[in-house]
Amino acid sequence: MSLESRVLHAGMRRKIMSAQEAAALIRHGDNIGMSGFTGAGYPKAVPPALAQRIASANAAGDAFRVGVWTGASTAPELDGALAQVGGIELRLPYQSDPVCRQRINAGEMEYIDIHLSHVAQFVWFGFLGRLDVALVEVAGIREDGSLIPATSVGNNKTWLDQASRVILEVNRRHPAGLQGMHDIYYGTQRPPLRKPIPITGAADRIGEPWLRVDPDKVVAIVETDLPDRNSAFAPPDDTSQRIAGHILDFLAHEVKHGRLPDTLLPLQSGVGNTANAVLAGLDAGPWHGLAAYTEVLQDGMLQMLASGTLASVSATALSLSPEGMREFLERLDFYRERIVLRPQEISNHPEVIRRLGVIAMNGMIEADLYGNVNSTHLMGTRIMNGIGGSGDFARNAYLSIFMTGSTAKNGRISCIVPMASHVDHTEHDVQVIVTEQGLADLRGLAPRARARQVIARCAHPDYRPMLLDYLERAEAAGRAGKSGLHTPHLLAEALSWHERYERTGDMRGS
Ligand code: 0RQ
Repeated sequence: MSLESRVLHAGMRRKIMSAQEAAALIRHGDNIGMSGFTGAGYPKAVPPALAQRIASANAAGDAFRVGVWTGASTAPELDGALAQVGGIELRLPYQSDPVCRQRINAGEMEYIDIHLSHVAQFVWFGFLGRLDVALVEVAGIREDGSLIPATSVGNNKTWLDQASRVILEVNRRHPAGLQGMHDIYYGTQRPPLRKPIPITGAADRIGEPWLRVDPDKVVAIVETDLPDRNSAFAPPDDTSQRIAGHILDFLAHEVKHGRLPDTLLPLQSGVGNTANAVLAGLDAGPWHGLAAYTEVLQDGMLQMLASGTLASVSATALSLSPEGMREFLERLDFYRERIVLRPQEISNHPEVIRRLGVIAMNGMIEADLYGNVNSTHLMGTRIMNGIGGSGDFARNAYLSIFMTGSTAKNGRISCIVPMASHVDHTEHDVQVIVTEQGLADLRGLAPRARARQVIARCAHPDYRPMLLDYLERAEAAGRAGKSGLHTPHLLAEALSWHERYERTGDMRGS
């Protein structure tokens, strides 16, 4: 396909320019809504050019910082490049970039960690202030000015609608055959005018395949030919495989007892190697014709579509390895029939997740005895990535499952602790906790029974006696009338494991 054929709207064709010229249209203090979700569909040319501009301004003694709002994580040439030059004043809603992480934890960059389904509506409500620029990657511009979305949808609809100026990157590396895979819903309203979101099946299409933009707001178009991040997955390790095994046994058990149908319920899977291992395990199991209502489509789900284990996937982004992307491109027509890419306010919509009865499976950093889950903060203070969509799904799921290895850092950290050092998902939103040791089903259990279940099933044997000792002493303190017995704790000791790790490098204190 020729360069011109991707920008078919005559008026917009006149706005084609270089990445440097486009970056020159961005001003110090601008808030920029950028496309991009888990390394897919992010702008690839203007952010590095902007980073250069910022570096030059800084060298000349001029301040130049911008607000960066995205769908979710992007890639080194966006988050990494801008954070490297100290160009990001404030970042939201999810990142996983090492340079960003370092800057945020050093207090050099502000970060607001927001539920992914909340971002668009917070912008419509005016909660986040003005949006100056939309910087959005697309796969093409049609004659009527509508835009063919790329490999992620994220918050692009909202950025294009709300920003005063629009910069488009038209990336011809994306296959033309992506057209028709997306479902952009324009029916959302603000309260009190809201109507039900009319999705009753995971694969339902309720919108249109293109993004709308007011051509008069478009100030620049940059043509590119660059690949998405496409990170490779590690082969599943022993821990991931054992976690996957426990989850698969549990799902089969739930089917047997009539609490799940034979075709399960729509699956949501977090990102990463453990999630991918669970999907591989499901693919090897007896299931056929399942659905996924999730945020990110990883290699595991592509494989499940190919084998027929999954009949359809609804997501907001692809996050494929180079190999996964090759497979996707080779059988694009097959996958287009089975994949729906939606805006993240719909892929993660609480109403739809609750209606469909999603089975949510997400990673975590630590859980405490009572089932409170920390997904975001190492030792309670250092951000890792962000809550992402995990809260959107966990809070509204039919079944909410959280998983982790029972220990981290070669056994020096227990991922089951007396009290979570930060809480993203409360005990009320967590039904199942899984480690390689086993699976704790917390449904229908009061706090002290939950604690015994979590210790017996999930804790590493090195830490099990320590946890039991903590619980028994907390209960004794309660019985002695020193504290409550509903959720027993020793307040002076509850976070001492974290404090000990910070001090000695080992929660066991050796
Ligand atoms: O650090 O690399 O320095 O050793 O934390 O740990 O085991 O690599 O974790 O890749 O499975 O991600 C929760 C972060 C898990 C992820 C989280 C240290 C450990 C390592 C990472 P090192 P792993 P994973 C949909 C769903 C929130 C968003 C979400 C996540 C590093 O799943 O970001 O779910 N979730 N979105 O050594 C201190 C502990 C630790 C610990 C591990 N207990 N204490 N450090 N580590 N456990 C997708 C989206 O929303 C986009």
